[in-house]
Amino acid sequence: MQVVVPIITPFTKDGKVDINALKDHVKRLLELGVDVIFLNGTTGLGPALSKEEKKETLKAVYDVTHKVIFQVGGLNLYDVFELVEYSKEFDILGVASYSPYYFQRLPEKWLVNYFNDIISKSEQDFFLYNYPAATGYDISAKVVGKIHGLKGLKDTTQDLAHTLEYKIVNPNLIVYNGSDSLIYYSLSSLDGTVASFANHSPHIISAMRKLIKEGKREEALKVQMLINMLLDAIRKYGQLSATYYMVEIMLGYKVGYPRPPIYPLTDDEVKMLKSEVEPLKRKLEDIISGIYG
Ligand code: ELE
Repeated sequence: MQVVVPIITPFTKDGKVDINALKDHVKRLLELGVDVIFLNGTTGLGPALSKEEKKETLKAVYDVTHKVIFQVGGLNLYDVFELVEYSKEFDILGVASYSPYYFQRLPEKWLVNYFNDIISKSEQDFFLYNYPAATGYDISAKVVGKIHGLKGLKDTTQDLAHTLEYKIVNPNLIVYNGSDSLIYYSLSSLDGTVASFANHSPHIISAMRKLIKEGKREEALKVQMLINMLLDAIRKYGQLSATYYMVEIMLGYKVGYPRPPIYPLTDDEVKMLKSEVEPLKRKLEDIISGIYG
């Protein structure tokens, strides 16, 4: 029942990676129940980070914890290989990659080759990041059967049956689902959740996990419903940016800014987000105080 956070990458106002904000954020999330840091994912704006910035984030987070999955994917496979080589200096949980994206109609065998090539260069465990909506490719359980040496994968889809299929094909795979609207099901039926919500609501996800462990299904589902209502509010402003402001709203500290083309929210947008979130935050806090007494 792991809680994996696809951690945001904090930036300064002039677009530099804010290393101190990143380290402090990691420390706080680990204190609040996060088990693993998934670095340079979607929420971490991975596709928008340079090779050097990805190295910088790994070095920074590794100073705080070694429980890291280091996402290295990209369209320049030689940069990917360089990041895999760099990761060998670190005793981390593994490296990961999403599929090649943007290019349409890639033959399946090229996708399989991409992952097999990365795995062949890596000494670390390898996690595949399947995100069909973002990449245009579904590395399904059938295709995964052609990729050798996978430790696990993260499947970002609302289709839980699609994610469960990987477990059916290979029960030894570590399988996570990356959708915030399925956290309850990921914790209950998979190896865990990779939830962008863990950036600002790790305490809420930890409480849900406690409820699930205690068999309090109805209460756990109530938390999921409130998370889904929060998700609706957040998505209106652009989730990849709103997540930065949700950290301050839910956890009380600033965590830097997103970087264009993921633009910061305006002051008015932050005010509107806060006004929509506050009532739901209070309901969730009432549930949590009831859980922990
Ligand atoms: C999910 C993204 C997208 C979490 C990551 C994650 O950010 O790397 O449901 O499409 O908004 O993949 O948050 O999820 P949706 O793993």
